[in-house]
Amino acid sequence: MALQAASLLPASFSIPKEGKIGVKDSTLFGVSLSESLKGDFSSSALRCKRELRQKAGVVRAETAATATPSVTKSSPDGKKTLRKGNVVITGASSGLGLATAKALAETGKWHVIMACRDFLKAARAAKSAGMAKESYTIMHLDLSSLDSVRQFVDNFRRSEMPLDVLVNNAAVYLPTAKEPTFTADGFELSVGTNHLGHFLLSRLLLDDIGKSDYPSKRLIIVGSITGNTNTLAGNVPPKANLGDLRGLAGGLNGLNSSSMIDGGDFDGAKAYKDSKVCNMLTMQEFHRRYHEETGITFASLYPGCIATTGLFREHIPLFKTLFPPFQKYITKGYVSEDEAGKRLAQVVSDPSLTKSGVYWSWNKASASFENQLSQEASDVEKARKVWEVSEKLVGLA
Ligand code: NDP
Ligand code: PMR
Repeated sequence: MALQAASLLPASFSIPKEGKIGVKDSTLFGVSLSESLKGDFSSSALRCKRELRQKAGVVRAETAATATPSVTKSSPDGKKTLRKGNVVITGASSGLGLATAKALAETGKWHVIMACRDFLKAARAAKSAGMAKESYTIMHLDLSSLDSVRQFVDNFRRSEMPLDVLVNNAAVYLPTAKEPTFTADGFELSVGTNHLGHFLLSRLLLDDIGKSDYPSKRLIIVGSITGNTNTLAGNVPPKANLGDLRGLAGGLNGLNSSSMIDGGDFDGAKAYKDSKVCNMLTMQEFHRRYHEETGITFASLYPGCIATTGLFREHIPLFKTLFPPFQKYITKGYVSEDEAGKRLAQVVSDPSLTKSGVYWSWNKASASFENQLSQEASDVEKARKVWEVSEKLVGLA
């Protein structure tokens, strides 16, 4: 089959979807402290490895394209050395994703595929983070378009790099949006990007990870404390709640169904928290369905409150000023981007974090521990339903 040169190029640069942004909250953090405490709480320019063994004009069968080279190679003195691991990180152009990419690249043991919607931003970010050129590849991925997700998977396979770890990290948070905005496929933007885009990506790349002969292969989905209502942070309104999934089942299009998973009125902050619940449920459903069969470690995590990242870009200026000191000095939940990146890098590569189905958190001494998810975020039946509805929405069932 002839290959069109254009099909190897990343999809065109995305235009960020603009919502009608307005200021919704007049109180400092959108909620009074007393209200929040009422809840129940316990606890490189395009170097897409095209140059790598790509034979001009030929597309190989997928199986051949993803065949894994030997995991070890012999050095001239006869010693066997482990090849570099390959890790795809979505949203590696800023914040946690960039810090994780940097931490892994610096070890010299990982090649990072930065899967980003804004190619130039990613290239500049990698450069200013001081990442060595040979330690990363940038590939275009816009999670708010299912076509782009499929295109990314095709491009990745054509690169013929084995895939050892996938990190689903990218997210959008639209706390001040008064009206919903939508993905290319018509899903509310936060759940469409954070959950459905990653759901399709993970399902498509599962086989590729399964073929890896790397000592530990992993699929990671970044979760958050704010989706877990068994915590103080998770009790700050609006609380996550997927309800009976009627909005999700209706396609989240805001036309013949609600744009919210539970069928309620649009609320950007809740949509984000709901998307994080979907992320954590999806990780567990992957574990139940595929861990034994594939040997892949499925994990989620809360890296700490990284109050300085771009996640809060749509929030009101006062929030952006006060949120970091509030988290540093009052809740003491603050963590720097560097530290959070090291935590996620641990989940990618630490030999002691191979247990599957775990939601990782870190204590004050920055030691990892297996954390408890909220009732909803660990509901087996809901996880199954989210999986089944999601696979229909992304065209897998
Ligand atoms: P950032 O905004 O810094 O990073 C988010 C990344 O996602 C950016 O690289 C952004 O790209 C990318 N992204 C957004 N939309 C898309 C899209 N449609 N396609 C591809 N990439 C996209 O935020 P954080 O680093 O804070 O967030 C990273 C993860 O950490 C998220 O999953 C978030 O939920 C989680 N998290 C964050 C916490 C925090 O306190 N900050 C706490 C708990 C969890 P671009 O650069 O082009 O905008
Ligand atoms: Mg929250 C231990 C207390 C704690 C922690 C760890 C967080 C993390 N937050 C805590 C408490 C509180 N927060 C309290 C008491 C309030 C009311 C004053 C509060 C408010 C608040 C707001 C308005 N917090 C927020 C917001 C946001 O807009 C952030 C959000 O929900 O983003 C979805 C946020 C966060 N608090 C956190 C963390 C980690 C976030 C943001 C990131 C995320 O979950 O991805």
